[in-house]
Order: sequence, then structure tokens, then C-alpha cells
Amino acid sequence: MSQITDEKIPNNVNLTEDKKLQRALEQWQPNFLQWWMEMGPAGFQAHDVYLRTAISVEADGWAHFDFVKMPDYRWGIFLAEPLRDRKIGFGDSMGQPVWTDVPGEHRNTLRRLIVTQGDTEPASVEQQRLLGTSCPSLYDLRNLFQVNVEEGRHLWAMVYLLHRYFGRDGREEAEELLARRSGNEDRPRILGAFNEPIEDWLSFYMFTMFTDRDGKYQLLALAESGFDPLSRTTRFMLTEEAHHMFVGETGIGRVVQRSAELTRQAKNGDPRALGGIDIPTLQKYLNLWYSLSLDLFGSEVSTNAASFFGAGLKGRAKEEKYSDHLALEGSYPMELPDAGVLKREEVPLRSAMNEVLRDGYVEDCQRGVDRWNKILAEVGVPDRLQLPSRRFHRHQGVFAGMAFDPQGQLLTSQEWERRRDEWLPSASDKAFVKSLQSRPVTAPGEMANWIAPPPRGINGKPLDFVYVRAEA
Ligand code: BYC
Repeated sequence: MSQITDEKIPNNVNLTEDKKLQRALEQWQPNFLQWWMEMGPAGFQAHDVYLRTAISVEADGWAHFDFVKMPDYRWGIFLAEPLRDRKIGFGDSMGQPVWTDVPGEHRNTLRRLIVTQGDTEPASVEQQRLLGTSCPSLYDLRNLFQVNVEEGRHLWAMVYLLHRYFGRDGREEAEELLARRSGNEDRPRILGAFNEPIEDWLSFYMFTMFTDRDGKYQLLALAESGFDPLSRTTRFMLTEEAHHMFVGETGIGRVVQRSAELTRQAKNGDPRALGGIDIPTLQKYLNLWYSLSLDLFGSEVSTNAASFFGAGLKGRAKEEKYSDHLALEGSYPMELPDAGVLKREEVPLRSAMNEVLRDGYVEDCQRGVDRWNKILAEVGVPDRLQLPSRRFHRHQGVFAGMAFDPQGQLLTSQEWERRRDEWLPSASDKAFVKSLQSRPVTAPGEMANWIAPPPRGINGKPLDFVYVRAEA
């Protein structure tokens, strides 16, 4: 019997009618499940987890909560409803009807964009696979697994596009998405941040705050695409992305709260003495994940970005808020390195599209940091968190390979080496954070000492609800 039914794969893409797509997905699905068992959350595949499953695109299609074993999760394929008479909203084909199929001249570029997006989804599951064994509470454990299954669903979303629109190369790319491995030297994931280890919960919250937020901005830019199936699928993905950022922002907020309380309680002002994380260490983790996530926008000056925009494949976040959708005139002023110093230059707008997208991202991150600083102020500690300069610790773009301090001042490489541990987590910081998380906290309602409880439980359930339970 077919494994691919509307019951098993909730969808609004007419899956049961599309035999070709069904056959392609039937080949892929067992490999996906094998990948999930090998690379998905370790030690919890047989547990019952209180998960939310999307069963339709309507607002109430979201409200479906139940206990599910993760391998039985119903990874659905959903596209946001089509917008009537939608026209390409930017670039050289502006005003023409959107494409419902792949235009031949854009085939390779579109496939590359979809593969790059798709590759991040399984990568993040791989990065997070061991975290269950050190969770701070059942509430957090459940949130981790919710994020993981939704990343699995996002992979399905991109694989759907590859199978449905890209024929044999699409099927091959879909297999490759299951073959690359985060952090593997021979077959790494495509983008830098997705090869970095996430070995503790502080990194997990930073990742869901900062790296998932890159996801938000990339998805917003792809939601503008003239290739309508990509636009529709990313529009739906954005609804899930919001929950991931909630997990990150509130997770850090709770750590900040507890760190501030313990800072006040500690006789020497060092919360480490009381089993908490000190604010300077939080700042270092922030510096690391924010800078890795800034890299995900690509170079400040990018001919790729210019051609994605010109071709109508990838726009700006909320393109409708701009008045000029051609971006052929005008420029973007930037401080660019030139023979070892920074010089102000005017970059043609299309080539600056990565930076334009990054601007929105930076503002959005700043709002989160402001909320954390409000918590610090309320508890009454003087420390404040801040976003480092965009130039700090970059591996992509015009500042890659140069050394800057968090204020953006140019350093010599010797000075950078000497001071690096002041700004990024040192081996001993990492060992300390891990030492706080040496055992899972799984008694109902219990919370690890280094993090404050959330204000409320999930879907109206109390905080001491058993969100994850071993098989009866
Ligand atoms: N690491 O002109 P450039 C998410 C490559 S996260 C390694 O600088 P371009 C999620 C680039 O590919 C969102 N390589 O940049 C979050 C290019 O290579 P090729 C993921 C990098 O092309 C959490 C070369 O450098 N979605 O959803 O304008 C959990 C020069 O390119 C990196 C997308 O990224 C890097 N950081 O833009 C789960 C959307 N940055 O082509 C999920 C799709 C750049 O010369 N991707 N390179 O071999 C894109 O739109 C673009 O590819 C990028 C780069 C924004 C990534």
C-alpha cells in the first residue's frame, strides 16, 4: 500500500491525484525516515511528545496538539493559498504574471536557492540531536522537539518543490539533502553556521534567536519570489519560524532573568558561584551566534544578490513597502575595506541587496536585545547586553579574514588572537556552561537552576504537565 496518502502526509497540493509526485516521494520517504532515526533527536524516538501538527493552512489547522512519537509525526506539505492574479513585484520582469512553473532560464539558480534553503533544515536537526540528554525541563525538551519536527517539515517543503518542479536533478538534490552532514569534513552542510556544533542549551537558544531569525528574513525574501510555488511554500513556513524565534528569545530571556537574580544574590556578584551563567558569558555566546548568523546573508556586495533580484527570484523582505521595485538607480553607502582601511563607497543598490536584508535583521535582533536589557534593569543589575558590530568575527563578505573588536575597530591579527577569549566563548566558558547541564531535568514542573521558568505552559497546559513521556 502506498505510504504517501493524505492521511499520512497532510497536504494541500493534491498529492493523491499526482501519481508522479507520489512515486518520487515514496522513494524519498524511507530515506528521510532512516536519516531521522540516525540523525534526529537521540534517545527520544520512542517517547510520546506533546506536539503541534499542521493539518491544514487555515488558522485553526494549527491548533492540533497531541502526543506523538516523533518518527510518526505527520510531516505535511502546505502552500499558502495562491493570491489571485499575483504579479512579479520587482526586478526586470516586474508586473508580469508570476510563474507557476520554473522558467528555463532560471532553472539552475532557483534550484540552487531551494537546495541552499533546504539544506539548512536537516542540518539544524543534526546540530541539535544530542541536546535532549541535558534538557533544563520537560517544557524545554518538548519545545526542542517541536522545533526539530518542524525543521523536518521544512525539509519536506523544499523536497516537494524539488520533486514536483525539477525532475531528475531535483530528485538527486533531494537525496543529497539527506547525505550531507553538519560538521562533516567530507560532506559538510552548505552554509557556515550549519556546520557549527550546538552542544549546550545556551547555544540552542542563541541559535533559535539569531540563526532562525536569518531564516525568517531569507524566507521573507523568497516569499516575494516570482516563482509562485516557492513564494507560497515559504509564506507558510514563516508561520512555523515564528515559534522557533519565540523559543530562542524567551529562552535567552529566562536565562537573563535567572542570571540577573543570581548576580544579585551572589556575595561576590558572580552568579557562577551559585550555579548560574554570568552575563559576560551570555554576551560571548551572543557575539558568536549573532556573527555566525550575519554571515548567512552573504556578502555585502554581491553580484549573485543583484542577479537574484533582477531575475525576480528573491526580493527584499516586504517588498511592497519600497517605492522603487527596479532598484536600477540609487546606491547604498557602505564602509568597505580598501588596502587595510575602511573607505566609504556607494554600492549600486541591486548589488547591496544582501545588506538591505541584513539591515532589517539587525533591527529585529536589536528589539530582542532591548527586551533582555529591560529584564536586567527590572531585576536591578547594571550589566547590559549588546549586539557587536557587523564587522566582528565575520567569515563571509567583505570583512572576512580581517580582525575587528566588538565595537568594529580594526585589530591586528596578533591582537585578535590575544583578546579573542574576551569576546567569544573560551574552552573554559564552554566547559562551565556544559557543567551546569550535565544531567537532564525531567521531573514534572522542575527547572534547571540556571534558567527561570516560563510564565506559562504550552497550549493552556500547566507548567508541571508531562510534555514528554517514556513509552508506557
Ligand atoms: N556560508 O554573493 P555571496 C534557515 C556562498 S536559515 C557558506 O556572498 P549570495 C534556518 C554563496 O552561497 C536561511 N557559504 O552570497 C535557520 C556563494 O556560493 P556560490 C537559509 C556562503 O549568493 C535555522 C558564495 O558564498 N536560507 O532557514 O548573495 C534553522 C558567494 O555568495 C555563505 C537561505 O540562505 C555562508 N554563510 O547569498 C533552520 C536562502 N554565505 O553560489 C533553518 C537561500 C554565502 O558562489 N540562499 N555563501 O557557490 C540564498 O539566498 C543565498 O545563497 C545566500 C548567499 C543568502 C546564502
